[in-house]
Amino acid sequence: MTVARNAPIIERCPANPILTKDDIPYPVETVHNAGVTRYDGRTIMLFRSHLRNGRSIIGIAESEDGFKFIVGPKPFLIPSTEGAFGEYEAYGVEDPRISCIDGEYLITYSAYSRHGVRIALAKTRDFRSIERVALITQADMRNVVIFPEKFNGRYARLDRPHSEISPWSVWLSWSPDLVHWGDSEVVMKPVPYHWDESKIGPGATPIRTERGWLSIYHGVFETMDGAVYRLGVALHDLANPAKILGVSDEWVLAPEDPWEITGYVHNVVFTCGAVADDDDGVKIYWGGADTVMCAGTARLDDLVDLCLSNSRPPCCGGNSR
Ligand code: BMA
Repeated sequence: MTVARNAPIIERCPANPILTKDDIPYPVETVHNAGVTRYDGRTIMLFRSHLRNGRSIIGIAESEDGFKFIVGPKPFLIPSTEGAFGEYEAYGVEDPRISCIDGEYLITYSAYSRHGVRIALAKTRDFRSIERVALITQADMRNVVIFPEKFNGRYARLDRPHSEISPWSVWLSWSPDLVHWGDSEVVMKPVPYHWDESKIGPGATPIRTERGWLSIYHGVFETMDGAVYRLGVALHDLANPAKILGVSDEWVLAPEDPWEITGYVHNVVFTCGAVADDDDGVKIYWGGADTVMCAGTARLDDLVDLCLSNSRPPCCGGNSR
């Protein structure tokens, strides 16, 4: 389907913001950057909230229709106080992503501590109990998203290491067991003087389409008024997700609504989750201004077309891919 010029490719839900701190039955200041998945015929959302000490925890909500959510009475994941997780989660847990493989839900989240930020992996089968598996990166990693399928017996994930030398880029790593990761390579870099020039990072768990894995990512542009976070789309090869088939030159979502422009951090739309319907539709969830949760809908075909019809180079500079 061709999208009419100026028609938004992502249609915002009229009920936005769909979740705010007023919906949470315990004291929090924000509700944002939620991982989202389908479980037992319902949509499950694991959302991040700032406490009034500035540190974050993760709550849970569920929905019949994917738009109206009922929030669980207690947080789902708070910083551990024991062992290695206690050491590395002391400053908070943030930005969960959920991938389902063989009925097991894998949750990656940022673990903050005096040692920096790294990624932890937990898993659940029922969203009632949760088991921490391992800390799966060293410091200076955020936005790790595991592909919801194995490739020749190996797991794959999108990475986002920090670096002073190069603008922060998307990498891909492999693992035989979810705990040990390697064979890393950079797959996508920011483009200079482009909407995502300052840094990019993996966003929602990639969605399988007939033409490739659709990845909705975030890109950042620095302005005189601070950074602007927007969303873009990239298409990864189905058999080898380290190969990028196309990256839309244009962003697909930018801060526009008042609750995306103003809040805890101004001018931010940031996604950690999107869920495909049975009929080519996709529900996309994003945090607005690090304060509220919003949702929108799009056609997967339109997003894939955008990646392939007007693609910018995945990597700039050294790697010519
Ligand atoms: C990033 C992360 C996100 C946040 C975004 C905008 O660096 O910290 O959790 O949504 O900044 O503030």
